[in-house]
Amino acid sequence: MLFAIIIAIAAFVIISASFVVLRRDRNAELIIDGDAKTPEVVDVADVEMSAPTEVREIEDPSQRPTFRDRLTTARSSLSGFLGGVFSGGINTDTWESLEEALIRADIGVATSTEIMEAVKAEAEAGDVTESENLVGLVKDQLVDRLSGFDRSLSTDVIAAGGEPGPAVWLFVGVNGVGKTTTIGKLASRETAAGKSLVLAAGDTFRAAAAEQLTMWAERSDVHIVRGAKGADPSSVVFDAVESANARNADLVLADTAGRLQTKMNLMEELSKVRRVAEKGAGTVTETLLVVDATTGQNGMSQAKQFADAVDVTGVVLTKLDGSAKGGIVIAIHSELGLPVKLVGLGEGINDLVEFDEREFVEALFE
Ligand SMILES: Nc1nc2c(ncn2[C@@H]2O[C@H](COP(=O)(O)OP(=O)(O)OP(=O)(O)O)[C@@H](O)[C@H]2O)c(=O)[nH]1
Ligand SMILES: [Mg+2]
Repeated sequence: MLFAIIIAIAAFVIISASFVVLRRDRNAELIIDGDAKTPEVVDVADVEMSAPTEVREIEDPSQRPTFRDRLTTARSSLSGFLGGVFSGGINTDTWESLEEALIRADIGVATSTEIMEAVKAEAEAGDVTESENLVGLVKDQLVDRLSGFDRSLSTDVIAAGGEPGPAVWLFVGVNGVGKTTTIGKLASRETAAGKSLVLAAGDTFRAAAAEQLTMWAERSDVHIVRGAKGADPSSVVFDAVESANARNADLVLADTAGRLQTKMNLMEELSKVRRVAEKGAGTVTETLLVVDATTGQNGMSQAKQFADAVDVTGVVLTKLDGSAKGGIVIAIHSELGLPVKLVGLGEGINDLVEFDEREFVEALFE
């Protein structure tokens, strides 16, 4: 009897010990190598609450949507604005209506006027008399304004002036535009392309922000470095770069907050994050400004502030599947001189596509 009790106690001790070890292993994997240095940054309580690691969702390019499928609202609003512009003979009203339609589609006043003038000049030079023949001229003008931009996403740390080490892509933009979601989608895409990644939960404004990014990290089975609510975003990004370097990872995708707890200026904070990201082994090779396409001209003025303050290398335009008018794509290129590098066409993991100017313009007019 006594022997049986001793065996039962021993079994209980062994099972409890292995449970504790397993939990510690899981936390270590979800958190970071550099934790020992900055234990106050790590939100262990939140990590313990997060869901168990799911089976990795593999990126499936065949599941990626096309502009044609998802630009339905933009297309119907543009054809609504264009109304009778492309029917009947050409007269003075045609040019006014065309200019107005372009402005209403969010293209921006100056660019709309330029496009209208260019189409008018070409129509006159080419003896075009029927307005239906203007469609091709307008499309060409739009494609022209979107051409000649470098849309590649670089991980070339040497070309960016750095030393060998992890490349860092920094995601900036006001709250709610889709930064975290874009990083989640990219984590899947870049992992499928063979890159090893670390995600940096640099949005420490909301506790839920790190939780949201952790869920995306688990979907693609990539490492994530996160901080407690209110932790210094720069220190989280710094730790992520150190962790990536220790693992020989290629790329750090760094999330940032769209607003701040303190009175510190957001742009100053982002400049600091960028500086600190390069303090160790990392080099920032892309600073991607995330813009919500549905915010139209308001989104454009926010974008200008970011583009002036941080060295933006390209735009990720999200929610083009929503109620966006589409013209914002032209405005970003013409007014900001920045290329749209990626486009969000939905909330799913595959709903992020590369921008292609011809395909985009064709989809708008189909
Ligand atoms: N339809 C659509 N929804 C999107 C797209 N990208 C993001 N969203 C949604 O937009 C909402 C905000 O996205 P987040 O990724 O949380 O935005 P954020 O910029 O990280 O926001 P903050 O963390 O508050 O600064 C979420 O509900 C996303 O699912 C897109 O391309 N299309
Ligand atoms: Mg976010």
